[in-house]
Amino acid sequence: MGVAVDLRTTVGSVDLAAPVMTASGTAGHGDELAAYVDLSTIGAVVVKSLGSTPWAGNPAPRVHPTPSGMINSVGLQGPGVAAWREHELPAVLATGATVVASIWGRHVEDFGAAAEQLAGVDERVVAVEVNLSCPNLDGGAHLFAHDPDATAAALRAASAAGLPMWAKLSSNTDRVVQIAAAAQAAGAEAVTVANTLMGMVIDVDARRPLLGGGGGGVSGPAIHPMAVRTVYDVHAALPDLPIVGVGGVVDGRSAVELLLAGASAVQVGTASFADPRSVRLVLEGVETWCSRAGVSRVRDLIGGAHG
Ligand code: RRO
Repeated sequence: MGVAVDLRTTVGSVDLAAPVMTASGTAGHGDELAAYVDLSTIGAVVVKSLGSTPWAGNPAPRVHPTPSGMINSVGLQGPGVAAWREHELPAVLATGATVVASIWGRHVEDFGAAAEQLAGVDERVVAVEVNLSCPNLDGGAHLFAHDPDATAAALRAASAAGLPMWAKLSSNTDRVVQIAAAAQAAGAEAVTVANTLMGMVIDVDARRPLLGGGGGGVSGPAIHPMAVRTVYDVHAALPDLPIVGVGGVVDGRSAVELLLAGASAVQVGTASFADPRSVRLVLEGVETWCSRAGVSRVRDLIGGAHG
């Protein structure tokens, strides 16, 4: 018998019932996972990034398996914030979920326009994750999170939502600490570390990039050590900045790794494509690991790998 485990955690000003949530883009815009996971028991449902207008996304194929993971170039398909609030949000709220909205933009003012449409949203939408790191927007040409000034400008625009902001960063840069600091200075309460890593698969028979969008974002266990390293480095440099860790979480141990590296909570993404119960299974795995290890409060793990 192990100890009882208090799973609650906080990310900045946001209290969460549990340290495991969905990763944006991997659980749809609404209640798609509700048949497999009691969404009221997880930390939050983070919806796929929404723009200020509907967006069709990239040509197929959009996803492809890779060694220990997958690559995607979905290209930000979505209904836009206003339609999401009207048609998708009610269903996810009806599940009892805590919701984190995610917004994207091609230009700074697009972040402002999307954020304005979030203002006054239901109080169960507890934060906005500002996606500064989509690798599939014009082939990566608009990767705000590769530049501290662009990161800060987008976040200042996104503050129009009036919600706690989590800045979703990229580990495709050697400046991630500098960019995390810029995000914090611009008003982000937390950083989500990190998005997919830029990659490409070539169809050797066609002698062309396989995905319709050309390159894409690599995710899954293949990138887990990079996520751990990036979270570790950001926490070491900025110990007061809350981090949401994401990248290749598949079970309790891989989630605990990110917590020990410095994350206050983790997100599960690619694993849900293989098994839609994954978010629940990871949460149960964290609880079991803590119980056996004699950890009675999951938040005591945060940053525990730092000397
Ligand atoms: O939609 C996408 O292609 C996408 C996004 Br917005 C993102 O942030 N990360 C990713 O791997 N794909």
